[in-house]
Amino acid sequence: MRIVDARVIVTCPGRNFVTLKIVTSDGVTGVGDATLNGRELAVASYLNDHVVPTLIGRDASRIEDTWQYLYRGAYWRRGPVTMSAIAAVDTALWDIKGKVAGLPVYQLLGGRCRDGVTVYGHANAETVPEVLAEVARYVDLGYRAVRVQTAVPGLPATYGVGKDRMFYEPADAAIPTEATWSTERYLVHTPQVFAAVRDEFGPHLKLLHDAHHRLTPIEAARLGKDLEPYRLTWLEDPVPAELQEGFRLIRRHTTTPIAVGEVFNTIFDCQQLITEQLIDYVRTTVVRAGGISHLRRIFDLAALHHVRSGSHGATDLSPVCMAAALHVDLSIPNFGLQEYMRHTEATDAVFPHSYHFADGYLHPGEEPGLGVDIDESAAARYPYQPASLPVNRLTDGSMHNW
Ligand code: GCO
Ligand code: MG
Repeated sequence: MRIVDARVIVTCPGRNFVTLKIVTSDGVTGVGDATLNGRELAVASYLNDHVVPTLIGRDASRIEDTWQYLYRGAYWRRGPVTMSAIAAVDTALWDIKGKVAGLPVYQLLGGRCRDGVTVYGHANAETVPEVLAEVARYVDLGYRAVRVQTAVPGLPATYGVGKDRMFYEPADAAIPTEATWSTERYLVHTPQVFAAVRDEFGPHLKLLHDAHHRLTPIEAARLGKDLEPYRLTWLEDPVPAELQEGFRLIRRHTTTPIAVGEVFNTIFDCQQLITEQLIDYVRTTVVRAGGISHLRRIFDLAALHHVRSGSHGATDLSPVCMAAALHVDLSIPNFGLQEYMRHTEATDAVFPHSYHFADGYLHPGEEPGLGVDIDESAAARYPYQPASLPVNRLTDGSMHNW
């Protein structure tokens, strides 16, 4: 079974997605997500110019060998562009293997370890009373876990708070919009938000919060301590994670669990965080971390060190990535939580899929392969539109992390 075609499809049904579709000599097709928010065309070029020509004629059944070929063969290892491209190939080949076997991919990965994949949704709003209503909306929908973000009083706009509540999308302009940030104001406000949410919803709802890489380790330690009474499931990305030993300082001061990893590309980005048990959840997902094959390596290492999965599932991960992530989530022993931001109806129409939400869980469905496809004629109706993630400045104009 040889690869006879590999197409890179760029489409924008509300936001940009890059999808690789591989076709075999038997006519079996497989899809992989290659979307890198704000840098989509870099991955499309990497695939078209450097990967697709090497795929034609290759044995589609050799998933691991193809992964090694693309990873070692680039010579320039790692990085989000390279690893997203490799991820797309790997994911599409797992899809094909499942279809050939007549089994959903989770069965090839060892079968189910749980009944369903517990997901968390995003409650976001300007004010505390408004965010309480948003949390209630998710509880009514059946969610067991909710991420809570509000605007910070005194700042014109805040990460995580969008115009459209259910479909938050930060990549909003071709040239990055500029946001303003004050850590001081944020650190005063955030514990008050969680005090109100716990008070309203009681002790059992899982609550999460994303600091989006904005703090220093000692500021993160302060926030973690202040949030302890509200028993968060996790505090996400408290600091940028290039300096992994910085997490030792956070750990010394707080029992609030820490989740990190949506920007990681390989096991080497989280090796120290995992082996030193500096985090509780690793948030890598399929498209960012080299596909199903490499993501499983990360989660296996994590399992040895009491670290659970918490895969990124924002709207910039396409339904193809979401489907693939669910097969992994269902089959690993150390699953924690899966982020689930709903896609728009236009996106769901371009990517027909068998996964579905019920009673707080996502289920990948029982179709052979991943259970997701791209409708190429629907995709063609939505041409690429340039869109970048914002940048962030402190109130005095200094550049900060967004
Ligand atoms: C999350 C993320 C997103 C990112 C986005 C960037 O936890 O869901 O932080 O909101 O900002 O995925 O493309
Ligand atoms: Mg995040």
